[in-house]
Amino acid sequence: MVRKISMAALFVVLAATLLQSTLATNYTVGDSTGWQRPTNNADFYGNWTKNKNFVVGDILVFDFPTGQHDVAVVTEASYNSCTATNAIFNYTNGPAIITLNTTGYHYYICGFSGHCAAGQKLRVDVQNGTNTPSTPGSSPNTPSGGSTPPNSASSLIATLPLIFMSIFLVLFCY
Ligand SMILES: *[C@@H]1O[C@H](CO)[C@@H](O)[C@H](O)[C@H]1NC(C)=O
Ligand SMILES: *[C@@H]1O[C@H](CO)[C@@H](O)[C@H](O)[C@H]1NC(C)=O
Ligand SMILES: *[C@@H]1O[C@H](CO)[C@@H](O)[C@H](O)[C@H]1NC(C)=O
Ligand SMILES: *[C@@H]1O[C@H](CO)[C@@H](O)[C@H](O)[C@H]1NC(C)=O
Ligand SMILES: *[C@@H]1O[C@H](CO)[C@@H](O)[C@H](O)[C@H]1NC(C)=O
Ligand SMILES: [Cu+2]
Repeated sequence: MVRKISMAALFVVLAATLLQSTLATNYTVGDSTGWQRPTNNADFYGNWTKNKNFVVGDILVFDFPTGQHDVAVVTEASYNSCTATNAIFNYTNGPAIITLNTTGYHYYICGFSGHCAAGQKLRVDVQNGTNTPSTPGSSPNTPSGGSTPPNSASSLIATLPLIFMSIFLVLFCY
């Protein structure tokens, strides 16, 4: 009985971990181009976001050589006017790795003179993760292990102790 329960717990935890790791995506902004001043394509980063669905927990990697660019987190107005002087936050070291923690629009520009105007600017629309409370038939009352925190890559790390605990329980009960 205890063995069955711990097996079920292990399964739930592993499934949740798998689900979460497939939900969080690590995006390299601009792919192989990285984060730089576009040449003759002011919409380069706008085009890059096309057909991408950003969800909470996803990670943006802005790849750039420190000192040649930066990433300023700005408001919509500052994004539109390419103003970095009132930036909410500045990432000055490349690569800058930013986890998308909240829903809604997020705006990033390069603060180096002329770069944003040339198109080194990024706007992402972050959605809630498509977290359907997975109840695929059969097991209606799986003991414990429930309440998986939605999305966020860091919750993957938070799950690790649970995994080890479950493995320990399974081994212990044999
Ligand atoms: C995302 O990619 C960057 C750069 O490749 C890497 O440093 C980082 O560890 C990755 N993060 C995750 C959660 O995979
Ligand atoms: C737009 O993005 C697609 C794929 O993401 C790419 O194949 C295409 O070359 C891009 N177009 C421009 C003008 O950058
Ligand atoms: C970010 O850098 C700009 C200069 O480019 C500066 O005016 C602004 O105060 C900085 N913002 C923060 C939060 O440090
Ligand atoms: C997102 O959340 C993580 C974990 O709490 C934190 O370390 C990180 O600084 C947050 N990122 C942003 C952009 O606020
Ligand atoms: C996202 O989901 C959380 C709960 O998972 C909810 O509290 C929040 O209101 C949702 N936000 C949006 C913008 O739907
Ligand atoms: Cu730049």
